[in-house]
Amino acid sequence: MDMELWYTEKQTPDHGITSKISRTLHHEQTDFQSMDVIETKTFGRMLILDGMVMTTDKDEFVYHEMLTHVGMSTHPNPKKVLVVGGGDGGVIREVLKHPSVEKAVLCEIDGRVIEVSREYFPAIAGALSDERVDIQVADGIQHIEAHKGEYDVILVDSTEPVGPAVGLFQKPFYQGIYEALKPDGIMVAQTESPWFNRELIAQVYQDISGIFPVARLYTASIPTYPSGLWSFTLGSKGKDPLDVEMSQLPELDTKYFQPDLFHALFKLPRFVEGLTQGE
Ligand code: AAT
Repeated sequence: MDMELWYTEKQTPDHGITSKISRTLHHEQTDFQSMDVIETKTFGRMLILDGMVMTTDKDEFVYHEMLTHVGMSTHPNPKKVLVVGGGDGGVIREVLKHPSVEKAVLCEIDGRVIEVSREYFPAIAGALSDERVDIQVADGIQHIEAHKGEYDVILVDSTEPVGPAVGLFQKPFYQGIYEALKPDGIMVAQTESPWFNRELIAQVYQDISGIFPVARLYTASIPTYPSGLWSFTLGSKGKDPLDVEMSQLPELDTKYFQPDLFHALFKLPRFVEGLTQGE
């Protein structure tokens, strides 16, 4: 009889996602977190940190495109971009699709995430070898403090708010990002599930709208993340994404993001819109 192996992420104390696996490719405890790479029947390879799915071969494009292209398309001329976290390289790959980009800095706290992604996720991590990429293995909070007024766009691709990522969801970090951005700079952060992280989303939205003149919330469908519906929060010192002319958006090689979707993104379902209105 064939052994059946299943992986379950307990996304909340009472609910999870489960997937049949064909094999385990890697397991280690890094200085920061436990890291596993497993091969699943449905979503291909999965990168798991501290028991939580970070990325999978099949649906990674949604998260990486949607964290990247909304802010990058709103900025008129993004040349210097910072990615905080994101050691798998997926956001960097998307950033480099914008021809204006001259330098993309990756600030990932755990160098082992970068090395293991290079080995097991070449289609995601391959862009890390591009000559425009500068890899810094460091805490994003310290990097932000040390680089004032340098960046056009800052993208926060962080783990859930536990361990080293706790500070990445707090107001002083967003204030630091504001200061690390140039005068027309834009930030976007991944901000978890509108089903399971409502207080966090409302708090982050309030913090970002208290710091940046423009704040916008949008969502995307990511089947392997908790609840399948994911949120992103944008803060802009300059342009409002609502004022972006669709016809001016650059033609990008993407699978989820597209110009017609851009404006629809900011029309939120009521239970998500409420999170931006202090409800
Ligand atoms: N694109 C991959 C998706 C991720 S990975 C998030 C990364 O953030 C991890 O590699 C982690 O090591 C890094 N990280 C955590 N804290 C810090 C910090 N303080 N500074 C820099 N990097 C950090 C995230 C997916 C989230 C959603 C999963 N459900």
